[in-house]
This record gives sequence, structure tokens and C-alpha cells, in this order.
Amino acid sequence: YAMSADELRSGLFSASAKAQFQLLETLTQGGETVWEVLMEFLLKQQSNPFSLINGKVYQILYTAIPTSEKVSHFLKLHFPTGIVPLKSDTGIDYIPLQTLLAQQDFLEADKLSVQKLCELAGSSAVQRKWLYFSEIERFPITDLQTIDSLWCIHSEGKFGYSVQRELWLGVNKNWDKLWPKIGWRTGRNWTRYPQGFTWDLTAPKGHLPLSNQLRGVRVIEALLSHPAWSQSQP
Ligand code: UYC
Repeated sequence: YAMSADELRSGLFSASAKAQFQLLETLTQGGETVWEVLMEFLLKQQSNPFSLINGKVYQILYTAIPTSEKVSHFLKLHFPTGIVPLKSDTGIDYIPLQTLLAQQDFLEADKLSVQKLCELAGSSAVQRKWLYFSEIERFPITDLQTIDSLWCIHSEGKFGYSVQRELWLGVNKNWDKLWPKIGWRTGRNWTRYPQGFTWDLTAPKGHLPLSNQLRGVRVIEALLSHPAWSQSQP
């Protein structure tokens, strides 16, 4: 059963968020008429960039780039750097992270996110390639929100520090309860980096981005306690 463009349009523009997602899941084949509706939808949503449905629509269109000149042109024209505003207080370029997440290359995006956090901490952290918890408290809210929004939007709301924070608060900040929930530990065994982790959307909620626990929980604790997550998006 192939949905007509009209059915897709009326559903997308009127349904609840949950029904919108379900509708997009049933889109087994693309094609110019489907992409046309999705482009129309994304343009009308420009004022509301943080809705997860926009991320899903953007991902479907992004995948169509090699097949459709029209889609390719549309995204270049209207969303050259994606749908998350890449704001930074520190002049950091988040386009490479946006690109990796749009490509759903979650392993490379994870590595790059650690690197970006090190850039936020300064040149000594960039050389060290890991963070002190004391550096994290000083991270600008804007940059953390940009990184987090990128992860959220490109993962249907599954990944991101704010997602991990909600799960962490949900287990009363009990790390031993959080680890199995996000797939970082099974019984007595830590999940091995990198091959033990799940680098796609079949992963459990909050699975990514990773924070290595080799030096203890203070870094992730500082990250998940940051004021970025208790302030609303400007
Ligand atoms: N690794 O086990 N991890 C590494 C994780 C631990 C270890 C990198 C996450 C436990 C060593 C990332 C988990 C542990 C290295 C992660 C995990 C351990 C390494 C690459 C589940 C042993 C080699 C970036 C909590 C019992 C590097 C980086 C080194 C690497 C992530 C061992 C992203 C989420 C306690 C030996 N692990 N890591 O930081 O520093 O190196 O020697 O968390």
C-alpha cells in the first residue's frame, strides 16, 4: 500500500507528534511526490526548529540527496547547515558534527563530540584529549545546547546529554542503575569500547554520546548537572 501525497500531507500537517512519527515510519518508498510534501513541511516549520519531527523529515530528505537533484538543491538553499542553529559563544564550528550526525555516523560523531568538549575547555584539554570535571562547569550554555540539540534532533530524541540527564534524574542519580539502562554495563561487565556499543538507532535511549568512566564519574556528573539542561532554549 503506497500512501498518496495528499494523505501524507494532511496527516503530517494535522496529526499529533506521535502520529506524525508513525506516518513517517510507514513511508517505505520515497519518490519525488513524497519528498515534495516533506520539503513543503520543513519550510513551514522553519520557525520551530526544535521539534523532533523536523529532524526525522530532514533525515529522510538527507538520504534522498544522491537520488534527487531537487532535494539536494532544496537542502543546500534552505538548510545549508541543517535544522539546528549552530550557535556558539566560543566561535567553534559545529558543521562537521552536524554532517556526521546527518549521515548517522554515530561513532565518528561521538569521537568528534569529545573533541569539541575539549575545545570548549581550552588548548590543554585539546592536547590531553580528555576532561577534568572542573573544566566542565565553565562550559558555555549555548555551546552545550547546540551539541545536545544536534544529537537529539538527528536521533529522534534518543541520544544526547539532556536525554541522559533525564534518565539519571529518573533513577535518583544512582549511577549503578543508570549504566544498565543506557547499555553501558551488563551485570558485572562494562561495555567494551568501541565494538560493544550500538552505533545506530536500535541502541537503548541515552546510549550516546559516551563518556569514558575510566577516571570515575565526576566528569559525566558535571556534564549532566550543567545549567544548560535546566535553562530553556532561548
Ligand atoms: N568505555 O567501558 N576505556 C574509551 C566507555 C570504562 C577503557 C573511549 C564507556 C570502564 C580503556 C571511550 C564505557 C573501563 C580505554 C570509552 C566504557 C574502561 C577506554 C575512547 C562504559 C574498564 C582505552 C576515548 C561505562 C573497566 C583508552 C577515551 C585509555 C577508552 C567509553 C576502559 C569513549 C562509556 C570503567 C582502557 N572508553 N572504561 O576516553 O584511556 O580514551 O587508556 O568506562
